[in-house]
This record gives sequence, structure tokens and C-alpha cells, in this order.
Amino acid sequence: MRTRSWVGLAMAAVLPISLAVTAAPASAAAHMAAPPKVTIAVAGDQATISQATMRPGVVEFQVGKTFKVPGPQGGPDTLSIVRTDQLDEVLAALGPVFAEDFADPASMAAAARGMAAARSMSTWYGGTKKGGVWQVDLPAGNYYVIGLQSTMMGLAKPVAFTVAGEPRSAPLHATAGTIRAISVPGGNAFVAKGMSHLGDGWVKFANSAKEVHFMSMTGVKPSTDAATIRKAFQSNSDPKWIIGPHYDFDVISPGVSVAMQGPFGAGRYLVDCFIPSETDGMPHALMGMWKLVDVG
Ligand SMILES: [Cu+2]
Repeated sequence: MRTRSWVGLAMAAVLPISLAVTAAPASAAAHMAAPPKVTIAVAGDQATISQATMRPGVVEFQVGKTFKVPGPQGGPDTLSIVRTDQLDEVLAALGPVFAEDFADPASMAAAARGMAAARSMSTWYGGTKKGGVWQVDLPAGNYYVIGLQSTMMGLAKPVAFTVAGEPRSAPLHATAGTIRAISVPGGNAFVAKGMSHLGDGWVKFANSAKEVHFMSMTGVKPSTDAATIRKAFQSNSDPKWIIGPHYDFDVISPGVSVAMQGPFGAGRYLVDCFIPSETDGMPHALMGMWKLVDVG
């Protein structure tokens, strides 16, 4: 099975896009008010954000137009949210990750070190493609909206924004279903609960593990079982059991939870994460970070 770059992500055109922009509630008394809606998009080679400052608390991001990555592995880039005071150093650390050669142990070791270094200098709050909507609780700090793959290729510029001031206390959108990344002996894993009855379609993605993780959901034939997946990860054959749709959500750091807006189509999905391990650069999925989940 082809391994995807950690930004080869798509919550692909399944979510309706809204360009409505709403300011944060002005009154501190509106403590249960809905979170402010902030639109992130691109204009030319520049990422954009609809408001350059916001108060700490839950924010709802809506993704507009995104960068287009050229080349055979190209396509629409993800727009993601990262908090860091050292963006240049983070991007430098990720260099060996984007250049990783899975046939070269030295390259894999360099990618593993890059992942650990980048994690220590930054906190990632998720991201997705055009039309995607998610909510996340942002603490005070200095942030960027970044199309990571485009930026790593020197084709795009991130935009800075600031979270400061009196915190708001709006909760994350309620979710019936949760997909959680956890640490297990020897690696990482996904656990899922409540995914068979999603209600209004929002899903929580939480990172309770020690490394960063993304979450990819690929629709598979109902007959697909664990043996099918194990076999596929050990071969390069084209998996006939993939039927779609495909939803992706970009990396979140340890301790971060997001609520993703659906709807997510009913059916069986392979949930996986191909982030290189901080131990040896091996994609997490090939070390067991995958799960078959039935969505209803
Ligand atoms: Cu992972």
C-alpha cells in the first residue's frame, strides 16, 4: 500500500463551505455563546485568515480555497494551525521528514529526529482541505495558518495570528463519536467509540499519545477485515477493497482535541496515521496504528 505524506490529507470536498465570518462575542457574559467562526484560505502564494487576533478559547475554523501542490503526488494542500515562536526552526526540523526515503535507514532515523525536534518546538491544532470545518480550543500564543506541503516546497507563505486576552469558555461542539490516538507498548494505536451512531455528524479526534498524529478515514468494502489490512500493508498491490469516501484530518499534538464537522458517510472505514515514528521513522500505520471502524 502506498504510504502517504503526512500532509497528503483530504477531507475531500465532502463538506459544504461557508464563507460567513462572525466576530467573537463581545460580551464576557456570553460565556456559553457559540465559538467565533474564522475563515482560513489562500490568496496567490499567501495564506490568509479572516481575523488576525482572537481571544483564548474554542474557535471554529472554516477552510476556503487552499494551495495547489504541483506534480504527480500533488493536489490540494491542507491548511493547518500551528502555535510556535520558532516557525523557521520547525520547518527546518521537518526537512528530513519530507525528504524521507523508506529504503534508507539513515534517512528514516533523520526523519525520526526531525519529528521529535518539531514536536518539541510547536503545537499543532489540526487542519484540513477546502470546505472542512473544525473546532479547537486555542490557548494564548503566537500562531500560523500554514499549507505545510506548499510551504516546504517554497511555493507558499504562512500567515501569523495572535491569541490573547480574556479567555472565552464556549465548549467544543458536542460529539457522540470519538477517535483517540493513544500510546501503546512499542508504538501508537487508535481507539474508537460511539462511531456507529454519530447523531448530527460531528466527531471528536483526540490525541492522548506522546507523538503527533493525523487521522485518515478511507471507506472500505464491508467485508474488509483485519487480515485484509495486514496483508495490504505488506504488499504493494493496489487494494481492491478501498471504495471511499475518504476523509482526512491533519496532525494534532499530544493533549489536543478537536471536533470535526461531518457528515461522515455510513459504512466501514480504515482509520490510519502515516506520520513517521519518532523512534525509527517508520509510518505509524505500519507499526499498528490503524483500526477498522463502522460509521453509522
Ligand atoms: Cu500517528
